[in-house]
Formats: sequence, C-alpha cells, structure tokens
Amino acid sequence: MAQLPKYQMHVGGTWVDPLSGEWLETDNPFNGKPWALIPRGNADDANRAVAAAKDAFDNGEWPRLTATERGNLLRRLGDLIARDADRLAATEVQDNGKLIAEMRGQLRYVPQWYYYFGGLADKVEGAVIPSDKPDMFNYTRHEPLGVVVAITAWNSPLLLTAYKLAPALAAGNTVVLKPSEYTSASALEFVKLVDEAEFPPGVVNVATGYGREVGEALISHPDVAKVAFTGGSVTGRHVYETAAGGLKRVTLELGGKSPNIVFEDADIEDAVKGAISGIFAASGQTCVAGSRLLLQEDIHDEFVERLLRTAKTARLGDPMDMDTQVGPVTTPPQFDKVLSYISIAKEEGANCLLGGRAAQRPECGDGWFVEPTIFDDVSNDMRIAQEEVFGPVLSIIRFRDDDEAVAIANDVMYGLAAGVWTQNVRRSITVADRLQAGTVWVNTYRAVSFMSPFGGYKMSGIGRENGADAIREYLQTKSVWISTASEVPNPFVLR
Ligand code: TXE
Repeated sequence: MAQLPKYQMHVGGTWVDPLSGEWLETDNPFNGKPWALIPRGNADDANRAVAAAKDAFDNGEWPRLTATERGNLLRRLGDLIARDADRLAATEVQDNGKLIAEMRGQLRYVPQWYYYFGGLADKVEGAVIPSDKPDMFNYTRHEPLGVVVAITAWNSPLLLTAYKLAPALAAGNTVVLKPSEYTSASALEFVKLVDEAEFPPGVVNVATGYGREVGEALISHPDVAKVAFTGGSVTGRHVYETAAGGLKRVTLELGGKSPNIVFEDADIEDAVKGAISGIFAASGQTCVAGSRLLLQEDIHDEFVERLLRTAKTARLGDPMDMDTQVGPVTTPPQFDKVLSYISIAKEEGANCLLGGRAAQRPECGDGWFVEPTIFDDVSNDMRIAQEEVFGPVLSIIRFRDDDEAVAIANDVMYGLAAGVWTQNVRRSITVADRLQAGTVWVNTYRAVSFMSPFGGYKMSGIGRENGADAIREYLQTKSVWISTASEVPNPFVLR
C-alpha cells in the first residue's frame, strides 16, 4: 500500500517530527478512508511548543515590533490566505467533509479577520487618567498576555483559527495552535503561509494530536497565559477547570441548542429557507445550528408541508461537487452520536417526518452520511430538544404566542444563537430583547462577521470573539504612575 503523506508539526519556525515518534491517520469523511498522517503529539511536544512560543514572546524580534508592523504582517498573511483560498478549502473538504461550495466562500472570507485585526493592532490606545493626586502623571497601557493556546474543533478549522489567531497576534501574543485530531491538516497547511508572511519564528506554533494527550498538557502548562477554546461543552468545562488551576484567562465557545422561531406573520418562503439553512447547512455540524424550529400553531401545518417539500430535494453526495447540498458527518463517533440521538427521539415519542436513519444512497458511497431528519411533535423537555446533536436533525416545537415562544426558546442550558422570523418590527425587537442568546438573527440565519461580537450566554460559553472588543480578551492593562513632585512625601502613609 502506498505510504500516506506524512505531516510534521511546526514549532519555533521549523518543521519537526513529533517527540512521541507516532502519527495518527486522518480520514476523508466522504469515503471513510485515511488520506494523511498527522503527528500524534504528547506532553513533551506540548512543552516544546510552549517553550518556543515563550521564547518568541520574551526574546527575539516579535516583542520589538511596533503594533503597526504586527498589523502589516497580519495583512500580508490575509493576502496569502486569499491567494491560496481554493487550495486550503480543498484540504478542509478532504479532511472534514464540508461542502466545497461553502468552504471556498469561507476561505475567501477568512482573510478579512487578518485585515480587520491587523488594522486594529495599532489602534489599541491606553488612557491618561485624570489623577486626583497633585504632582502625579498616571497612564494605562494595554499589553499582551504572553503565550496563548488556541484549541479548535473539527467543524470549521480555519475559520475558528482566525477567530482566535487574528486578535491574539494583533495584541502581541504568541500562539500554540492545537487543531482537532480529526482535522489537523488545514492548520498545518495554513502555517506554511505564516512562514511565508515572515512572522518571526515561534510566534505561531502548531501542536497536533489528541486532546487528552497534547491538549491536556497545553492547558495545564504553567507558561500558558490564556486558553481560547472552541468545542463541546463537556470538554469546555474541563478546560475551564484545568485553566483555573493556573489562573489562566479563558474564552470558551461551546455548543448550542438554538431556537429558530417562526411567527404567523413571517414571510413563509423565506422562513423555510432559514429553517433549512439553520439545520441542514454543514450537515447541522455548526455550533449555531437552528436545531429547534419553533412554529406558531396557526402556520404549523402549511409550514411543515413546505419545509418537507424543500428538504426532500436536498442533494446529498460528494462534498467536492459544487452542486452537493448536504455532505457527510465529519467523524465516525459523531456519525454514531447523531444516529443515537435519532433513536432517542423516536423512543421519546417524537414524530419522524423525514429521514431518521443513515443515508444509503449510491451517491453517498462509503461516506458517513445521515439523512436530513425532521421530527415533529417534539416537546421542549425531551432530550432531543435539550441536548446538542450536532447533525442534520431538526426538532419542531409548537407555540401559541410570543410569551410561550420566548419561554420555550430560553428553556435550555445553552444560549448561543436564535432566529426570529416576523414582518412585525415591534415584535422583532421585543422578542430579540427577551431571548437569552449571544446572537439573534431576524429574518436571516447563520450570518457571522469579523466585526460583530460572537459568543454565548449561559452554558454556551465565556467571552466574545470577533468585533473590536475581542482584542481585549488578549490584553491586560498596566497602570503607570509617575510622580512629578519635587520631593517624596511622608513614606509611612498611602499616597
Ligand atoms: O469535541 P471536543 P469533540 C460538540 C459536538 C460533538 C461533541 C464532542 O456535539 O459531538 O462536542 O466533539 C480538544 N485538553 N462540538 O470530541 O472534545 C480536541 O482535541 C485540551 C460542538 O470533537 O470538545 C479538539 O481540538 N484539549 C462544537 C477540541 O478540544 C482537549 C464543535 C474540541 O474537542 C481536551 C465541536 C483536553 N482534555 C464539537 N480534550 C461547537 N461548539 O462548535 C479535547 N480537546
């Protein structure tokens, strides 16, 4: 059998074999076959990567660069991503099974994060404090934290990397990136561009391998100042607890069980598209998936009929084909998990209107495909309505009026996103106000931007990514006091 392409890790500006001496296979979800070997890092690899990042932060060129020069490097990196967008998109599709149609668009958009935060780098201003003390000059500076560990999930590796890397670097930190063990190839391809942009060695390092091995060593390392994490809520809580031991800063972007609420006065055609995009785009493997469709009683039957008509025509198949609409699930454990939730929903008495099983169509080959699945007559206390499935499985829940819609929408532990479909301006604003979610979309769904804050309420996370304030998550404030007095006053009392 031909040897699979073998990746190395990127540490301190060079390519290195893992100290563990081991590699793991990474699979193509469309055919279920391994296509490359990824270094299986261990604690020694984590230590080596953190040491390189710390050295780059403390010494060398990076801390001597001006913020403007850091911004220039970020913009150059953005240009290189734009140049290589199609190549990076193809790597992502091969590794995570998302649609090439989506990934090409996403990779063409990712440079904006590096342009935006590159532009922001030299606009982080401290303040001169109007001191209450005579003969005192007091000002603040916003300084980087140090070594940031960025841990990403498998569903959108390079987009989630941009959410973290762009503000972290703009702020002057150095980074160890730990991609998901299922989808590490794109990060290793991406870091070639970091080199080409001529970032100093050690500013961006990539350590690959299992979360419980290399990841665990990174989040507990004493020289790591911050962990920026996207992933599941159980792992997220563990990251938070472990980081607490070293009083590390943490931002967490965890899952959701987002409500997509359709009122009787909505434009039904648009809302059907919104429901589809909320749950079947990316095969439902997005943290913001609109996995609970809340329908007002009066429009329920008509809406469901139209939804089924559209969902039934969804084209499953090769994610590299520009016409495919639903690709495979990314990993075998996720495939099993989605199917197990379908069984749970059936046992709970939800009414399966569409799908409800693995897809066995010729166009799906040996891939890990699940049929687009719609459950009706779901009540919000069922597990299928409360727990994140992370797959193409929609739960329909009915409501009578605005109060009930808001009560159902908020009655989950998560609070990442919500959709509202109505043509009534007053209703759109009052309902958006009452929803416990970090993002609310009105008459649209799944819109994100580098310039708009993104993050969760409740168990969906801590902190915000994107938008100008996101850079604050990677900075700490220093207050500098300079006495202009001609003599030092009584040293035995507080000034
Ligand atoms: O995620 P994990 P998994 C949900 C989804 C999925 C479930 C589990 O429901 O079924 O989470 O998916 C790293 N120390 N989401 O297992 O474990 C890991 O290597 C340090 C929702 O893939 O959260 C990977 O890089 N790191 C979600 C990252 O954490 C550790 C996206 C995420 O892995 C670690 C993905 C440890 N001890 C899954 N253990 C979303 N919100 O978008 C794991 N990791």
